[in-house]
Amino acid sequence: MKPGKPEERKSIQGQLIQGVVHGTSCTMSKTFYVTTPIYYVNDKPHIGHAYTTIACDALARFKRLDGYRVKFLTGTDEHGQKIAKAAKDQGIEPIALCDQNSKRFRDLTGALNATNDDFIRTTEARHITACQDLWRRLEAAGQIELKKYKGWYAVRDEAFYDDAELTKGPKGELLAPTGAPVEQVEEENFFFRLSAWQDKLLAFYEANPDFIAPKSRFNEIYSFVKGGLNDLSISRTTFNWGVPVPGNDRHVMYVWIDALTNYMTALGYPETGGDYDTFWPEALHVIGKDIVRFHCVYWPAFLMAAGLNPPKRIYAHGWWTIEGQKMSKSLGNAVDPHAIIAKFGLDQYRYFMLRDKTFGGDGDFSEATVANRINGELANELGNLAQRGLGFIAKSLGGVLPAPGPLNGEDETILASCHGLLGQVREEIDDLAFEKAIDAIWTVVRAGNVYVDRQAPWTLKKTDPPRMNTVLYVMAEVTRHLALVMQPFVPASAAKMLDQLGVAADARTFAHLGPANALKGGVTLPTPTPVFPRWQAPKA
Ligand code: ME8
Repeated sequence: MKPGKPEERKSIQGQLIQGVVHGTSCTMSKTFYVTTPIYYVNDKPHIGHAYTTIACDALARFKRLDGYRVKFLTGTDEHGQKIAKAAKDQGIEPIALCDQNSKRFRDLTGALNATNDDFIRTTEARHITACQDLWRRLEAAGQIELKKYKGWYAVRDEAFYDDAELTKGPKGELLAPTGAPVEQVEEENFFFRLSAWQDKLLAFYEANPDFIAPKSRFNEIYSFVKGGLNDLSISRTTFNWGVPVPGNDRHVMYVWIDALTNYMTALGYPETGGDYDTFWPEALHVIGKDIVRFHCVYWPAFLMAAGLNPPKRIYAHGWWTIEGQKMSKSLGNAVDPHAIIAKFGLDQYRYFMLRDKTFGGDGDFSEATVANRINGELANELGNLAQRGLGFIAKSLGGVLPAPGPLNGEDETILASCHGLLGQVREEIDDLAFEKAIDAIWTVVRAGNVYVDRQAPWTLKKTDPPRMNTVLYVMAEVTRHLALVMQPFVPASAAKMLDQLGVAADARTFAHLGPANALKGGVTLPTPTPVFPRWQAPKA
């Protein structure tokens, strides 16, 4: 469907906005749309960027395995003063810088084994069309006016600040609350009437208490909006690296109005009737805590003002520091994800990032902790459980998976904990509590190892071979469940475990968990090799 004039569409969708209350579950429609922030191309990616992409990938994979139609978007943010300045500093054209660094972010998605369905660049024609359409809607709705702006701008944050927000640096220089230097800007700009949206935003938050997570961020934004909103300058005239304002190309759009629109561009906006209608109501933006205000205040205000629905949910995760320090260009301590992957392995790295800290909180990255997690958990616990069962089957039974005999209480208990696992993991994943989801899985990993110790199949081999067969079968079935639920986190390693168990490629969704699809005895399994070897520091 081709949309009508902005005013017509506004009246249709404007009605939807009134009293919009998002449901807490997306199981009804079974569609899911997850986005990372689009990353600035002024620099190369580091493990902070990789983190958000890994988390979104785990979510996208989880939902696909759980039967959802998923769209997963990532990409690069290529306009604005910061990019123009970085290009100038390097003596190249902005587009050349964008091409070069956007490719680095795109290559990183490949290196992370991310399953994004699209990779958007804000310099693409489809995106210019979307931004200009949104602008026209805002204009038609009387939400934009031209006035003089005099105030403070931090290029590093691409953000305007009020006098009251500024602090003094060590040399008495004025700084943004983020520590970024500010410069005075005096221009005639287009303004968005943000001040008029205070009450409607507060009402929207109240009606949609799950819109912003975690709760601490919700409270932070609620009080910020309650404290009053100023109109927002949404165009610039002192440089031209941006989307031209329709009908006035002396102005380029403020980079954040351009950037936020990417989430709709990728759904085909301004065309409706296709992906936009299917996926937008289920949109989840996963972001870092640094960009909460843009996503939770400006974005829903722009959309409501344009007669469009806000996304369903925004989750702001915490920050990674490096050995206690903020990652920064000046400290030169940004960690290259490629180097970590080369050193420890991709799935090991993905596991660490999602396991080691609470998603909403901050955490510290160090190679020693990565090594500890690999050895303590992946190698000694999950890998060990898989290898104990499969190795024994290979050695003692010529690789033929035995059929089980009658199950005793302990067999039934461990199998029941496998059958009940998805429900718990799903609940944690819907909360983006990756670490708790992995905790729930680990309860079964640890119970599995205790089960093996207690059943001691190596003793049963001599005393009761039929019982040994049952134990080995149960171990394999436990491993199948663990490998299935671990797929979103460690996809290649989980696939290897499932290959070793002889599980067919089309029998690996969450619908295959449970007894109905249990392994069949009598099948010859491939020769097992350890999936998670211990990590050892290379000899100097
Ligand atoms: O802000 N720890 O792009 P950006 C955890 N273009 N996550 C981190 C991190 C860290 N130390 N450092 C970065 C922008 N991130 C805008 C976004 S969206 C419409 C426009 C992650 O390149 C985190 O997701 O500065 C953060 O929000 C994002 O990278 C910022 O990337």
